[in-house]
Formats: sequence, C-alpha cells, structure tokens
Amino acid sequence: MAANTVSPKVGKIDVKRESFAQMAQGVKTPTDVREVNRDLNSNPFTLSRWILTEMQTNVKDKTDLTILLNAIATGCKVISNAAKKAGIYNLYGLAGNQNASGDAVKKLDVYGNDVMINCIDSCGKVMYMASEENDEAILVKTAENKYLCVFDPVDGSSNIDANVSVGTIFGIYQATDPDAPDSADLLQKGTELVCAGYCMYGGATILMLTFGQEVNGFTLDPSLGEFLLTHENVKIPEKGKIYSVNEGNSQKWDEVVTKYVHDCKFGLKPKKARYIGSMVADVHRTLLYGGIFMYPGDSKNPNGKLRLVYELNPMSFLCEVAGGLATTGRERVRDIQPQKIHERRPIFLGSKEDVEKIQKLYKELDEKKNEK
Ligand code: AHM
Ligand code: MG
Repeated sequence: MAANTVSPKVGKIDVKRESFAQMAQGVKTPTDVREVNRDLNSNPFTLSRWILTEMQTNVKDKTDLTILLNAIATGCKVISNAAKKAGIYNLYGLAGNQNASGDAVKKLDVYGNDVMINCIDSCGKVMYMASEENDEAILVKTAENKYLCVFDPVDGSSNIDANVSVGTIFGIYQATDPDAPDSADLLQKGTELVCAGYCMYGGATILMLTFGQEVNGFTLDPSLGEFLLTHENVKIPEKGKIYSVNEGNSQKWDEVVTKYVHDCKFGLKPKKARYIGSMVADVHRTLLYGGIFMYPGDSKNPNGKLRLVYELNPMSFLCEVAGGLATTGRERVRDIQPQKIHERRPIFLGSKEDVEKIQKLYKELDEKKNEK
C-alpha cells in the first residue's frame, strides 16, 4: 500500500460468496436479496416438457405440434444468439433492399428470416409459410400439409442498431384439408389459430406461448440452452396505468384517438407513457403490467402500420387468452377475414377496461355520424 493512503472504510455487510451448490440448497446471501428456487434447479420445467404436458391435456395432435414448436424454439434460440452478437459479427445495419411492405431490410432481418424458414422447413410438418420478409407464400414441397406458419422473424428491427429489444412473432394454423394443399390457408382468421407466441430478445430471451387456454412464458437459460417455465398462466390486469403509442403521428390521428390520448394524459388519473417502438417489447410490457398499446390508423395510413396476419393476429390471440382485448377500434382483430398476407390494420390491444373505452368512443362517433 502506498504511503499515506487511507484504506476505504468497510461497511457492515460481510460479503460472502456461496457456491452454486449452496445456492441450490437455498442458502441465502447475507442480505437475503437472492431467493433461490430449488424446484427450478432440481426439477427444471423446460419448454419441451411443458409442450408435452400441455399437449397431453389440451391438444390432440401432440407429436407433430411438439416437433413444430421445437423447431420454432430452436429458431428463436439461434436468432437470440445472433442478436446478442450482432455488433461483433457485423449484423447491424441495412441489408440494402426493401421488403414487401416497403420497409428497409436490416441484416438481422435477413438472417432471422433464413433461420426461421430453415428450422420450420426441416420439421417436415409445414407446407406453407408466410413471412414479413417474403413477398409471397413460401412452399415446402417435401413437407406434409399439416400446419401452416406465419411469422415476423425479427420485429422492431429499426431498433436493432441501438441494442433495443426486438422479437420474433409467430402463429400456427391447421391445414383445412391435408389432402388438398392450398396457400389460401395462410389467410385464415385469427380465431382459427392453433397456437401463437413471440420470443423477445431483450435483457433476457423470453418466449410467450398460447394454445388458447393459458398464456405461459419461458426464459432462456443460456447455460442450459433451454427455455424454462418462468411466467405461469399470465393474466393481464383488468385496467392499466400505461398508454403506449407513437405520439409523433398525433397530427394525423382521428378525433377518437386524439381524445383518448388526451384523456390518458389529462384525465382524473393520468396514465404513464411508455413506447419502445418494438411491438414485441411493448406488448410484453402490456401483458405483464396492463394498459393499452396502440398503433392506430391515421390520415396518411388509414390502416396503420402493423400487419394483420403475422403481427396482429398472434398478438391478439395471446392478449385475449390472457384476459385482455384486441380491436381495430371498430371490430375484433381476430374476426377479420384476411385478403392478403401483408395487409395492415389499426390495433388497440391491452387491458379490458382500457380497450373497451376506445371501442365506446368509436361507437359513439359512428352513431353520431349515422344520425346526421
Ligand atoms: P417492422 O416489422 O418493420 O419491424 O415494423 C414493426 C414495428 C413494430 O415492432 C412497432 O410497434 C412499430 O413498427 C413501430 O413503428 P413506429 O416506428 O412507426 O412507431
Ligand atoms: Mg414486424
């Protein structure tokens, strides 16, 4: 120690390091900040285990759906790995082209799309897929015509270069006639979804999934390479304290959205504003904390920005199963008959009471217009 140097004062907390084995036995840190879940360590509830259990109780065709879901989960793990290393392996930035919706495509979009297509293709149970990144339906000639998959491989990609959370959104439909393959089966209503989910690549990688009975969430344990059940039977609060919308578009909003957002800010109980600009992250927060996520139509884009088939329908399914609502303002999202793979619709999604309020405002506006 250098001469005249005074040692820093040592606080009262005696820091001890416990081994993983001690943690697994439930030994607490001196400050009791770390709760150890012994069940999780000694009896891990992996995604595969959960799928098989879920299938035993709720779903008939458990083998093929398990194979397909494992393929999707593998794709999500690979994309998660790439997202974490994007800065190192030159996956930031533009790929140099536009997708079917006219968005600039990022390198991670292209990589994520290849991963999802290859993983789903390899499972042999899906003859048709639709991706945000492909203009047309994707045909796997060698596969069985059992299921159809719709997905946005890397949603929120404008955020990628800033290391903000992005995610994969997916939905699974059943083929209407296995003996008569038809890409039109990709355009089934959201009410026909067999399964939907998203995987969020954030501080942790979390996969949220539903077959229609419950919404459950699984966090990727990087040391095991397995998704473990962490969010059981998620229920969205009846009413929330958060509103989430891109207010940069407010000049173009209609009177209903303008009034609703004004009420969120200046009502008796003002709400907090939170907007990430990654639908997966904004919806994930809405599912857990409640409130409303909106991407409304406006005077420039009457149908908003988000795509019905592979973004809105899967998210609406998850939200409804969790006890919330998802509407365009005038109709339930999942009741819409899609006409095209890439069509857009406005969306208001979240806590029941919050979404009902905007439905009521649209109803009142339409009744007033009809009276005239
Ligand atoms: P993308 O599919 O091209 O990534 O666009 C979808 C994203 C959503 O994740 C997000 O809710 C929305 O675009 C944000 O749009 P904006 O930047 O206009 O607020
Ligand atoms: Mg998207």
